Amino acid sequence: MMKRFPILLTLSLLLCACGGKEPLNIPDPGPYKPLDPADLYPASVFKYGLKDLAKANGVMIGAEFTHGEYTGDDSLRVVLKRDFEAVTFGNEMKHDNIVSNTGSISFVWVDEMVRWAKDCDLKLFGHTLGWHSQQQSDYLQTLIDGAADSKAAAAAVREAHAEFVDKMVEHFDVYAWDVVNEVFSDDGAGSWRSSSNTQANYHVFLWGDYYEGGTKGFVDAAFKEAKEALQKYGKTADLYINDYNLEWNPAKLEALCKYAEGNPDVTGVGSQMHCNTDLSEDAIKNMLTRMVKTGKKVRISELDVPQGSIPTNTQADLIVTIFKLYLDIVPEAQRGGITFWGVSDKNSWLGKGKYPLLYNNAYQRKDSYLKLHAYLLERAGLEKDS
Ligand code: 9MR
Repeated sequence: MMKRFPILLTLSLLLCACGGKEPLNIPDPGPYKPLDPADLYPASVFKYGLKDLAKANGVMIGAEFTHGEYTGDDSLRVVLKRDFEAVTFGNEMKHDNIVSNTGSISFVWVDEMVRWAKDCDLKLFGHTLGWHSQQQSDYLQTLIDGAADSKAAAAAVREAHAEFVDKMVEHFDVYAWDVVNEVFSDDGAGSWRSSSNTQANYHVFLWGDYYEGGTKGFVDAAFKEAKEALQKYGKTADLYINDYNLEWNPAKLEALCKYAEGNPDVTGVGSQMHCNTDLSEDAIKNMLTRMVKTGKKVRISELDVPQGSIPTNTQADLIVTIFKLYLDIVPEAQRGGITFWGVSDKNSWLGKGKYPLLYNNAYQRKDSYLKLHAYLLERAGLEKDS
């Protein structure tokens, strides 16, 4: 620990000298040993933020953050403004954050975040109009309990969803929506999600139980509602179907892509990519190639990369590989962007000890950041010390 401190201090001083206000947080060495950026390239390379380099390569780079994270820490503002072009709110646009247990709708909290994000020049991604988790199940249950019969209960639930979509689309100006999230099961056969694989816990609600045609009926309706609301309010936005484990689960990947191909209201396919360093290049290639074949926009929506079990695979190398393959395989017109699920390791949803992101606990740039920066700079053909 004592040995590492001067390296961190040197890193902070170097970064400060390269422009941009760097937070003066007490360095948290953790188990991670940063490289000196001078080992990779001249310090003046930092005249470019990651977003400039991503843009120069024809891809939008985004990050997720939550309400708890942005209040009271200026480091996040510095990093977001410098390095990211787009943002996804981790929780605040979800059903149970917008709809109360009596069914009233409030945007007060999230509007404060929208203003803050605009101040950081961030474009907004909408997450999410339809999910099984973090739904206002208390309110939905009162609708069901108050209905005369199961037919009326189903109608009330469907109406509540349509109203939610309408109000969300009216209220937010986003470049794209996750219209549905995680609608396929993990059974390895590409089945639609069903009650049997939904956890019966707080704010979990399987909308599909109330639609003709089950979960597929729900997904069809959600895309129709989103498209109609966009038309009604004279807005445009890409409409995504999004899921996790697509890189590991070929049946789920196939089911999602097939659905997207069959529904003209779907304009994008999203892969969360909560992966780890054991992920193979072939798995990423296969996934992206299949997604591109749909002809829709292709988005990596929730990227984070903790260490897997193979010690020689590094986070930095895998992140660079993911960007390389994305840029090689996805034609520019189909690129929906790459969003990291978080900024600093300190706030990852994976919890402590996973270190899955580009910045350490003190919002300092990690090796993965430096290598990705160097890769994008070189790929864009920009001078290292210009
Ligand atoms: O990042 C979100 C985290 O703060 C919440 O605790 C979690 C609860 O479900 O939801 C998180 O984000 C999820 C995203 O909305 C959908 N894909 C999986 C993400 C991680 O759970």
